[in-house]
Amino acid sequence: MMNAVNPQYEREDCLLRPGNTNCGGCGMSMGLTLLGRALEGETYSMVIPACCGIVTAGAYPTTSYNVPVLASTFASSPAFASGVAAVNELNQDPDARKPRVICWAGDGGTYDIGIATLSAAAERNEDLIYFCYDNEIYGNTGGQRSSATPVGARTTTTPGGKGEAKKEIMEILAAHRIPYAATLSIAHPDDFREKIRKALAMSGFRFFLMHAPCPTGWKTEPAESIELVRLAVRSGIFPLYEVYDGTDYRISMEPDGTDPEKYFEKQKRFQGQDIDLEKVKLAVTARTERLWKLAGLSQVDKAASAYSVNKPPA
Ligand SMILES: Cc1ncc(C[n+]2csc(CCOP(=O)(O)OP(=O)(O)O)c2C)c(N)n1
Ligand code: SF4
Ligand SMILES: [Mg+2]
Repeated sequence: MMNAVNPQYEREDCLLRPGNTNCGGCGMSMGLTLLGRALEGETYSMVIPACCGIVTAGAYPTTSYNVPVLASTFASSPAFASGVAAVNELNQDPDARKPRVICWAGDGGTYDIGIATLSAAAERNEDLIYFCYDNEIYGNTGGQRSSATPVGARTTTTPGGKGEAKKEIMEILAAHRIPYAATLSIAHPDDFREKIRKALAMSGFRFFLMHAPCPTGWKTEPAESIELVRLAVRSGIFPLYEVYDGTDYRISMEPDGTDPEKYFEKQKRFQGQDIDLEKVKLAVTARTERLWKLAGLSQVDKAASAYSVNKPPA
């Protein structure tokens, strides 16, 4: 496609070009930047369904993406990407580096409408790297609730706050026994990069879930996006962990006891609601303990662990 940007932005690791129309403080944009850096030196194309991420591309013949992008229907990106991976395989030059296929989809496309094609591609163990940037709403169409929206959050279709809990998509993917699944936070770029590099060294279906603050939908200050997702990790609201082969759980960072209230009070989507914070805290604790059990670690191990967001391992 035609390139209408200043050549100084044509860095090899630049995936998202400046001048795109994404909102200020968009977590998805920051995720694309980190992804581009982690994929430096790789040859890859992206498959993106209907979502903010495909609007990001902009109007033909210009594009805000620095790699080839294929737009799919809302529900079909994993199926579409499976086809692209198969064609790549057929065209593979044995002496050349293998081209990667990246699916980049929102929570609506992942947790809801795309879940059938996602499950099918995971079950076939297609050679794909699938990213869900989870902004916890249908952002592109005005901020409707999805099954990733957390309980209590106001959206355009839940004006009184959502009544249901967020779906545990990581557990659904783990049940497919795919080689690798991991959660990512844009507030932890080193962990982000390390996980992507690990995934690149594997083949088969690899799944990433990235917490993506959306100032427009969350009614938050754009400048606070990183701080918000950092609070989500520290409080245990968005745990960072990996799952190998669907069964081998490894905790990347341990919550440090930060009160979840600090996360809620910065977001107008949680204001005006009767959010039962005690209930939220209990749910966070229960999930943290479940993750520790799945990771095969007892409370004794946990107490002995020096691995926390405040205190990284030596
Ligand atoms: C079958 C179908 N239904 C509805 C739409 C309209 N639509 C386009 S994007 C979108 C929301 C996407 O939400 P999500 O996947 O979470 O991505 P985000 O917009 O939040 O980035 C919807 C409902 C569509 N394109 N196709
Ligand atoms: S609506 Fe949200 S996800 Fe979409 S571009 Fe704006 S901040 Fe990003
Ligand atoms: Mg979304």
